[in-house]
Amino acid sequence: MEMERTLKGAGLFDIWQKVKAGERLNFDDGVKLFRTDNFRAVGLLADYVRRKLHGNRTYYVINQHINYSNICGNGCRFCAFGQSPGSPQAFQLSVADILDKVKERLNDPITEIHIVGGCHPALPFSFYLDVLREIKKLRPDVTLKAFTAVEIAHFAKLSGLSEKEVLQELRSAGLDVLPGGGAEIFSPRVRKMVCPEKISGDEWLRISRLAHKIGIRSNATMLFGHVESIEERVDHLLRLRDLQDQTSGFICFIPLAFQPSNTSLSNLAKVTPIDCLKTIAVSRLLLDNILHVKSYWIMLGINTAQVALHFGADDLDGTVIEEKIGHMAGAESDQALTRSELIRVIREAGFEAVERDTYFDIVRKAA
Ligand code: V47
Repeated sequence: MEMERTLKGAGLFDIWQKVKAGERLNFDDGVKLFRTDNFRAVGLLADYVRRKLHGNRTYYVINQHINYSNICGNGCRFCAFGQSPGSPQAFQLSVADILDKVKERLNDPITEIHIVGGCHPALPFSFYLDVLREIKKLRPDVTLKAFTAVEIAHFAKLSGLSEKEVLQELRSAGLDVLPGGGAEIFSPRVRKMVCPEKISGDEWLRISRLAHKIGIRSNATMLFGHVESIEERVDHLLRLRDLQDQTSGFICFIPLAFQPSNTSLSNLAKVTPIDCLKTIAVSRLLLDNILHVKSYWIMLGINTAQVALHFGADDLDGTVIEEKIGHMAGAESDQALTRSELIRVIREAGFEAVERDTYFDIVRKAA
């Protein structure tokens, strides 16, 4: 009753009726949810859906991030990670360096290695194949979540292969899943302002569709809190939902809160926790066909990430180890968490901690 009263008071009773009936929300509903001043009411709706889907569980993964290089020709204005070749902050790892990073963690019960870099102007396609093959030799049981749709397009351009051939060759070398980066905001207006050199939103969706069609699943992201409008956020979410209706290939959605430091958009304010919570909640409500919404503690900070578990998110991501993309842009979170810290954070927020793999199959429940 209290919930109905709050939702009526917030002018969201019509949306509550739809949510209760399991009806799909539309564009206008999404905009209305973002525009309401009562963020707690939006959270109540998202929490209702989250608990229906996942009960009291919150997932985490024991993973390792490896960035093979930050050299990138795209020059996206929101990015502090990408560097031009001569920059003092530019780095490029060899296959041996990457294997050393994997070897450092060989005794950790890692189930996923997340590998991304910039669009490097010169590394040959064989480098990426070698990285996958050699890691799989060292850790055959680990899921390799590597190379965003943006990198796939770049490898195709550089190698002269089609994107389908690139994906097939990478898969033969050990690729399992594509991470969700590079989606940013699909709106051409926003991309022209913040990442004009990057593939378009349509291309990102086309490559994701292609991956799904040949059996490679992927994640999806949305970078929010820079120059995009509320309508452009909703459009982004609905375009992901449309593709998911067709392929069912997305495993998880990750809203990424923009970190402005050291970027060409450093004049913009940091996204507020309330905007983060609302965005996560609206994502949960609109993306009725993507089962998991991640509260990515690296970009949100642990405190907001914990609260987000009550606003529609059901996953905290993982141990990560050595995150660079958010931290080069001023993220104030740690660079890694241990399993026991993750479990503590989840329990403190009032949830049962469940270790999952990349596909959200359960690895173990915390004792
Ligand atoms: O593609 C870049 C974004 C993404 C900034 O698939 C920024 O499981 C905030 O995609 N502030 C990389 N965000 C991270 C990513 C990711 C992370 C964790 C898990 C998964 C997954 C994917 O970070 C980039 C870009 O969209 N980004 N710069 C910034 N200043």
